[in-house]
Parts: sequence; structure tokens; C-alpha cells
Amino acid sequence: MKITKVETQVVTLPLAEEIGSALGKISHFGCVLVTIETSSGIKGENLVFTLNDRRTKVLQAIVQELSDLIIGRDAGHIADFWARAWKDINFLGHQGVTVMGISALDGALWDALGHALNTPLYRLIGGAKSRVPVYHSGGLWLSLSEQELVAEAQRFVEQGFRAVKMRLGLANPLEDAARVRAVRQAIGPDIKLMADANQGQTEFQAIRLGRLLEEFDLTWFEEPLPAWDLEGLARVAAELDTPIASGETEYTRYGFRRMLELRSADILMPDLQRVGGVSEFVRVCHMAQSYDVPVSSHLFPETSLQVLGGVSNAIYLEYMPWFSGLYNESIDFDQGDALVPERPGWGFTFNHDYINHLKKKM
Ligand code: SMN
Ligand code: MG
Repeated sequence: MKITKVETQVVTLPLAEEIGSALGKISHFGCVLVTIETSSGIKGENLVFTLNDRRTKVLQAIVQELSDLIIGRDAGHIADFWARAWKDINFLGHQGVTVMGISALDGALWDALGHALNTPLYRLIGGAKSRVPVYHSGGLWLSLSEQELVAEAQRFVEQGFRAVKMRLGLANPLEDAARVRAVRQAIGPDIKLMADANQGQTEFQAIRLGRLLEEFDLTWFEEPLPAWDLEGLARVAAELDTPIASGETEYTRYGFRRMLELRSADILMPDLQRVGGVSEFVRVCHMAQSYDVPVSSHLFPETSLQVLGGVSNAIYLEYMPWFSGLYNESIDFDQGDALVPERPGWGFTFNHDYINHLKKKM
């Protein structure tokens, strides 16, 4: 089975309402939808995106530029593609857009392989579990009032979620702590609560805020520091009892190797788009396992679910409903877990009717 074609489409995907985090405001996304075709007619799909549709064309261009590394090649030689692509991007750099391009093609190759073998990816990766605990991450934004925050947290729990994540980063840390207290009181002690500072703190602020939050039994305190300060993050992690989760802004095995060596985080959360696709996500999970460090995922719930189902140190899937409309299938939830689909490949296929509808609006 050889790759015959790589196709990319760009669509703008709106959010129902603008949201706010320490990263800034988000109202829409620029999505690059990738489809690879093979000589046997089997296709593979994948998605990468930009926040607020900024520089989306750069992302589309790198996917197209890298496609000459797979066209005419054996579709099953994914590790070979990865190694050749790594060499190829040396001049442009081993982080950022170049790696996102590799991720986009790598994921599409894995999806095609799953379809060719009529097997879900989690089984090809190794088959660790058929359900993964999930936390609802699509809410509890910084832009909500305390009252709205409490109401939304309660709604998520009523919907059956057993874990939720809120955002931190107000100018006054006492206000952040008061909001965490309000949510904790609203959901009770049995629902897991995570909090994400989206890189908005200095080392001093993070330690102070982290100490204020210790009493609320957070499952993790996420990305307190700018992503490049792995040494500072290690000091924050050492100062606090609450586990530190980080890694959504990290690239490849080399970035995560440094995080593990420095003990920057207690929980790693690779992002399929930044880490380098399924291949590299799995390598990072195995590397984390050698340090007895658990992993979660970042965004891309439909696709990350298959990866987390394939490794035994996955503890949580991040559920973010942003891209769900792009797929024909939806994630099945049961008692706070996401069920890993037994359908081939990702187990999720693009909904072309909706994609065409989005295209008409552009
Ligand atoms: C996040 C990521 C991307 C946009 C907004 C918020 C957040 C998360 O860091 O972990 O979901
Ligand atoms: Mg985050």
C-alpha cells in the first residue's frame, strides 16, 4: 500500500461564545484537515489547528511541503517517515510549525494503517485499556464570574463527568483561590478538580498560588510557568504537594526527556499536534513510564483517546468539545470514563457535510 496523494483543506471553526484564559481570548479556530490517499483506496485523516485562525496558511503549507516525504512510499513505514522528516526539518528547526507538520502526516498515516488492518489504533499501539478516565475541560474559563463558574461546574457533574478543570490567572491570587474554593464546595470532595494557569505565573507567584491552593485537593496544578522555564517548573514542583502537570507546549521526545530529567512535572500531557503525532506521543509515554510518571493528553480528545488507550500509564483524557462537530461519530462516556472506540483507525471520521457547510461560510 503506497501513498498516492496528500490533500489539505482549511476551515474556520467558530466557538459558540468567546472564552478567556491566561493565553488570551479565543473565539474561533483555523483547522487544517489532512487526508492521505493510498494505492489500495484506503484513506487516513487528521487535524491540526491554530487559535483564532492566526497563521493557519503556514500550517497548511508545512503539511503540503512535507508531503513529498510520503508520496510514493510504503504507507506502513511510519517510523521511517518520522526519521526522514526529522532530518529534513533540521534547517528550519526541530520545534514549532515543522513538528506540527510531521504530527499532521504521522497521525494520518496511523489512521490509514488502522483502516488497512481494520483495527483501532489503541490495539496497534499495544492495547492497554478500553476506557480512559476523562475530565471536562470545555468550560470554567477565566472570563466567567464566580457564580457562572459554580453553575457550570455543577452542570458538568450533572452530565456525569467525575473530573473538571478550571482556569487560573487573575491579577489577585486570593481571587483565584476564592474561585477554586467556590468550585470545590459546589462539586464536593469526590469530584476531581484540576486547575490550569496557562503559563501566566512567575516562579514566585506560582509557589505562592500553589500554596494557597493546597487545601483544595487539586488533582493537578497545570502549566504555572512559561513553557520554556523547565528548571523553574522543577522548583515549583518540588515546593508543592499538589502534583504539577505540564507538557502541552513541549515538542518531541527531546523536550519531554528534559522535563523528565529535570523532574519538571509530576504528570506529562503531550499534545498530539506539538509532540510529533501518534509515533512520538507513544515514545513519550513509554519514556515517562521509565520514570514512573503518568500521562494525560491535551485537546484532540477524539484522536488522543486511541493513543491513551494504547499505553498503560495514561490517567486522564482531556475532553474539549471544540472539534467534535467535525466528526461523524461522538465519544461515548460511561461513569466518568471515555470508551475507546473499537472502530478502525482513530474510530472517528470527518463529517464532510459539516465541513462543506463551514467552507461555504468562509
Ligand atoms: C488550553 C489550551 C488551548 C487553548 C486554551 C486553553 C488549556 C488546556 O491549556 O489545557 O486545555
Ligand atoms: Mg493547559
